[in-house]
Amino acid sequence: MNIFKKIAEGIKKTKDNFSKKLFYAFSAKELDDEFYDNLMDALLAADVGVEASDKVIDDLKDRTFRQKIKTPEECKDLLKEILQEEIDFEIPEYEYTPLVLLIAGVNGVGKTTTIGKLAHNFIEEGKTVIVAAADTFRAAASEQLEIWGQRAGVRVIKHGEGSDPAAVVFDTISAAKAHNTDVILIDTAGRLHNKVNLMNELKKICKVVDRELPDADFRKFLVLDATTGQNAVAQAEIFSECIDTDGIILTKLDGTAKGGVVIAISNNLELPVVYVGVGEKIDDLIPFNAEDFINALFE
Ligand SMILES: Nc1nc2c(ncn2[C@@H]2O[C@H](COP(=O)(O)OP(=O)(O)O)[C@@H](O)[C@H]2O)c(=O)[nH]1
Ligand SMILES: [Mg+2]
Repeated sequence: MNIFKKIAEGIKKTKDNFSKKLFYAFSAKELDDEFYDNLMDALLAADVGVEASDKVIDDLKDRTFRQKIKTPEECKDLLKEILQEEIDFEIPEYEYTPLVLLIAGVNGVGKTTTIGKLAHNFIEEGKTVIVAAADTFRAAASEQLEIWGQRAGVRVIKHGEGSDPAAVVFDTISAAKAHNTDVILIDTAGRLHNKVNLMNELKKICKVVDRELPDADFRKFLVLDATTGQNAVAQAEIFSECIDTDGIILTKLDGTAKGGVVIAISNNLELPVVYVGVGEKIDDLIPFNAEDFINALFE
């Protein structure tokens, strides 16, 4: 299946919800307050959030005025343009010097599953991959990761339950150096109720990577669950206070009508969505593309 089809299918619930309300708004005859109110409803229902929705509507009013646009139909392309601008970030190309991806996020958002999918994607691209099971809090976490490692055909480095996550990362880096591995994926624990410990753990892992691999292309991605809507935005704010987040991986987009949270995240946090998860299978992670996302939403 091509990527556009896959994203279109992945956001089907969001689109069904959004397009009904959008159709209603755009059936108006003129660009009056009622039109903008209905548009606001459509955005809020898709969980674009109040802050981002306000901004989008203000921007739209401003541009329709300046461009002397009078009909809702002409206004539609402008809306698409504005939404796309909101979520379109320049993401630097990966450098395999090596590439290190730290995957953070609270329990249950889909970190381990995403690591499995990422490993698969990199293998498909002909890269070599190794995975650090640095969620040492529960034994089940490493076991789950090993199953994904087998599926993707990559090696997983793990220690015993309760061991030091930074030591797992150290060993993984040593193995990667010995084999000249292109990509190192780091799974982490996500006990947000123990915020200080969790953040210290993440910082310690980062320190090991910086020290052992000073030339690495090291990126920290935060995994958020799209089905939690605005709560995902709040989680991202907490993590961003503690680690320098480079981007968001938004999972479970297939399971929600609230896919507009992509726009809320980009607007409120100034962070790009880098990948989206659209299912539980190994090939259900797709690189995010702003144009495809907006076109699929308005299709
Ligand atoms: N529908 C759907 N389910 C997902 C997606 N990503 C993860 N999951 C499910 O979310 C649950 C938690 O995932 P897991 O990787 O264990 O989360 P972790 O605790 O953050 O490591 C599992 O049942 C996954 O199958 C996705 O993109 N779509
Ligand atoms: Mg996990």
